[in-house]
Amino acid sequence: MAAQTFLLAPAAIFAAPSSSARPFHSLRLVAVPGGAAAAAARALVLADATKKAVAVLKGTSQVEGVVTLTQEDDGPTTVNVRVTGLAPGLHGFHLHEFGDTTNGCISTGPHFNPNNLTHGAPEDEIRHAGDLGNIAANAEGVAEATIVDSQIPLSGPNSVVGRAFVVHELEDDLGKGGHELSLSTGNAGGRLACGVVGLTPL
Ligand SMILES: *[C@@H]1O[C@H](CO)[C@@H](O)[C@H](O)[C@H]1NC(C)=O
Ligand SMILES: [Cu+2]
Ligand SMILES: [Zn+2]
Repeated sequence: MAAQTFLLAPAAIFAAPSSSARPFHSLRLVAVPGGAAAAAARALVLADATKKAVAVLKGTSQVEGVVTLTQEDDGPTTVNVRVTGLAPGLHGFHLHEFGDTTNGCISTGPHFNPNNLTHGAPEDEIRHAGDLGNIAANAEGVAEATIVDSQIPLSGPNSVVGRAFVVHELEDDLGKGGHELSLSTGNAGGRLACGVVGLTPL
């Protein structure tokens, strides 16, 4: 059976008087309107009001980091990044397609690209969804950034939960470097560290 059916007892849900007493923490119930025929079997969609996820970045070098993602409703996702152990300067930073690290960061595949576009800058219309540009490491090799982006939701068909962040050796040329790899990877070089995005408590 491909489809799952959730049977909810409406009385149990709507009887809860305050948000602190809600039986489903952080969940909001949205009634999906339907015709008269649908009313009897009205569909209830459980929508997370706030979603939070985290990725712990590791690799074969001393580079490591933590990335947290939060999304309110269907709004943009806020990404907080802290990576240490980098060479000072810019480093490409992307969401790659797969949350698979069986062969290290290589098995995370290409940039997450649900719309089959070419590589670009985060602000470009033509970009991979996973194109988050560069993060900048200071003289101590620490890169800290807050990125707000609308193409990396934490739910729905383009959810990035289960995919992976990768921090690269080199600067991402944002598709404009004229190198043969510019329009696929931004010519950002090797993969220094990566981590799979997983849901975390709020
Ligand atoms: C993706 O785009 C490329 C070139 O723009 C095209 O050759 C390919 O057929 C497209 N793939 C899909 C699945 O649409
Ligand atoms: Cu990458
Ligand atoms: Zn890309």
